[in-house]
Amino acid sequence: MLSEKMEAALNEQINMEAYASFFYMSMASWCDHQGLEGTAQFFYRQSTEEHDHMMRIFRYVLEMDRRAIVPPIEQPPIDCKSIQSIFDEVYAHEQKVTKSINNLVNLANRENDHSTHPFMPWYVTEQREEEALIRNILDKLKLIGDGPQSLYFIDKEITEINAQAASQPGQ
Ligand code: OFO
Repeated sequence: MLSEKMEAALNEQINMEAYASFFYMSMASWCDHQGLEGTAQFFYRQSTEEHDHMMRIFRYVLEMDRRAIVPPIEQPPIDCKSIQSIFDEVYAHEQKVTKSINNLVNLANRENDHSTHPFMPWYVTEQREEEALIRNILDKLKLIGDGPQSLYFIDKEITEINAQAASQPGQ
C-alpha cells in the first residue's frame, strides 16, 4: 500500500499529466487552425501520449489499493504569439514536469517505497527524451527563423519528426 503522502503526490502527478494532455491539445488546435498541419499532428500525438502517462499512474494508484482522483483541469492557453513562443512554453512546461517526476523519485527513496521506486524510471526516461526532442525543435527554429515565410519549413521539419516517430516501434 502507498503512504498517504505518496498517494497525494501521485494524484498531483495525475493532474499534471492531464493538464499536459489538454495543453498539447490546445496547441494542436491553434496550429491546426493556422494550417500548420504537421505541427498540429505533432501536438495531437503528444496529447495522446500525455493521456497515456496519466492513465499509467491512475492504474498504478488503484493497483496499490489507493484512490486515483480524476482531477479538475485548469484551462490551458488558447492563443499563441508564434510557433517559437509555443515551443518555448512547451519546453518550460516539460522542465516543470521533470522536476515533479524527480520529486516523486526522491519521495519514493525517502519513504523506502519499493513499489513506487521501480515504477518511476520509465517517467524519468520519458522526460529526458521529451526534453531532448523539444530542444531539437527549438534548435531548428533558431536556424530557420520565425518569420511568416519560415512557417512552411518549420512545419515540414516537424512533419519529418512525426514520420520518424511513426516508424518507431510502439508508436
Ligand atoms: Fe508526461 O511526459 Fe512530459 O509531460
